[in-house]
Amino acid sequence: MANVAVVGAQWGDEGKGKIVDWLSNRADVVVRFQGGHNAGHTLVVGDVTYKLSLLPSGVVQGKPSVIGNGVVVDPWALLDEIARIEGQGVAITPELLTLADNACLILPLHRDLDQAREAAAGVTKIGTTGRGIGPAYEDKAGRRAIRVGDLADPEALDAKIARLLAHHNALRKGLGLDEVDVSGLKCQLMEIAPRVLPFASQPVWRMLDGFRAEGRRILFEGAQGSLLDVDHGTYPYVTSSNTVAGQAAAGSGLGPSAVGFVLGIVKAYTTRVGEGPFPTELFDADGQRIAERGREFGTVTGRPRRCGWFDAVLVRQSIAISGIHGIALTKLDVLDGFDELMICTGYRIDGEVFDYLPAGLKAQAAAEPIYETIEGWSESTQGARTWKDLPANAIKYVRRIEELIQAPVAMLSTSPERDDTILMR
Ligand code: 2SA
Ligand code: MG
Repeated sequence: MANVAVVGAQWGDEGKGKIVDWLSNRADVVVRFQGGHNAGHTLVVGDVTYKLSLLPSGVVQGKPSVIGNGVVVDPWALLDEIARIEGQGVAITPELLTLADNACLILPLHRDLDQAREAAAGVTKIGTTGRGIGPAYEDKAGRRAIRVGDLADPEALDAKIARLLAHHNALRKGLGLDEVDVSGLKCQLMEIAPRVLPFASQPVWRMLDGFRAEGRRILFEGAQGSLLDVDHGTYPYVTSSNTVAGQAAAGSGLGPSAVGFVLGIVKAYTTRVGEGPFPTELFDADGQRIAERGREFGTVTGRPRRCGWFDAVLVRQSIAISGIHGIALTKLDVLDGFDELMICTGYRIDGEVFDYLPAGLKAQAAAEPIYETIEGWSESTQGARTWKDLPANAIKYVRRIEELIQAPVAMLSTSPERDDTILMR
């Protein structure tokens, strides 16, 4: 098996965690390469449910796991999550988990800024998770971030914190937030440093280069989805990282040639949490039915997710942008029992037909879906474990999706359970 990168091909919550958990059996190391604790990956193993945000999904199977440099790390959230997952009986030791020393930290001041800006934005808010993700990436690009490795050098930290605070205190003043002082923040960081640093004992790029040289298998675990990509997504209603598969390389310190197969995770319908354009969004009983059957609530924030029909245009676009070789189609069972299903095959924007979503927000907001109707199925597909278990109309639905998105369905997932997975080829 080549090294696999798993990425979301919609707006996140496609079921990446379950697929990564399934694939991590066959991997030697699992690597997160972007995002932070805004991600919510739910894994169901037997009767235990694990909710992961920052930890790579491989930890549950005791696989060596890496939080790469492309991730923004809230050290308090990391320690809490480790404690929570350890409480469920999974040991997370520095032998198992490696944290990149060049990953940037999310600090309480980033969360403050994220939340204060969202509160002040009114109708123009992004609908962020409020975890400080955007402000942390701003500081990374602005070259004033505190990185994991900085925790090991207390003397140099004062100047770094002072530089960071010169920027933040000006912003905080404008938003009516209290000033942060250097010694207070330093104290907080020194307190957690001895608990975080043991996980950052070796350069990640070197560790992964060693795995590559030995032909061991690396599994890259994406968070969010390609439509939330800061460049290619529905900007500005996006997250602040690159979520496309290309980021697997830059966000971990391996070259792009290390990624052999890109697996796109695609939900059998569409959801989005947060604000922004969503052409196939449903506001009727069908949308409500999908939300209820699919239990569509944010893993991190508990926010209800917006639901809509499958949008083949967007998924096709994601397949191109991430270089997806094949997809895992998830949550097909949620569509059981509908008389008819709709698939979006194009948009009408100001009287013109489009086979892609233009980048401009105005056009995106005006995009009216062009639908194709597919006959539904009344039988249950939940827990199906072979192709033969699927009703004929469900197979037709899957095949039609493959045609429209121009990529094969490599896996089909029919419940959150690890073993309810059909391998297609
Ligand atoms: P942020 O916090 O700056 O990354 O928010 C910016 C946009 O990105 C969206 N976003 C997400 N969308 C879906 N799932 C995500 N993870 C959680 C989950 C979300 C939750 O798995 O359910 O619990 O609410 C995720 N993370 C970020 C976000 O909604 C904004 O639109
Ligand atoms: Mg999620």
